[in-house]
Amino acid sequence: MRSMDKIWQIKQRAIQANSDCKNDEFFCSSNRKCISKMQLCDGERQCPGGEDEELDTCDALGLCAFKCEGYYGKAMCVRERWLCDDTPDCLNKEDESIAVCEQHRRCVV
Ligand SMILES: [Ca+2]
Ligand SMILES: [Ca+2]
Repeated sequence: MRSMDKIWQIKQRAIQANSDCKNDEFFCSSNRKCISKMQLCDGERQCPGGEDEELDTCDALGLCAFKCEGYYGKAMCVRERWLCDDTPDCLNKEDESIAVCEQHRRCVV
């Protein structure tokens, strides 16, 4: 595990300890509410500030198969199953590009 991930997890744990969130919940700091961890990095913003879709968060959880410029004007995390699914998730459709898909398939096969 990279040290950044560790720091993030410790930070999350500290936040969680100070909130009423359960172990399987994520704390949205923007509205101080808990959401299910299942809703982390699912492409939908449950936290008003979008913390549940932040690159750092998703990356620390190991959910990023690919990173690119997203629709919210910042870097986004593309999940494995969103790569080459014929639906552009990146602003510049990078996740559906031939180069990326070829590399992706080589990894999967
Ligand atoms: Ca979400
Ligand atoms: Ca896609």
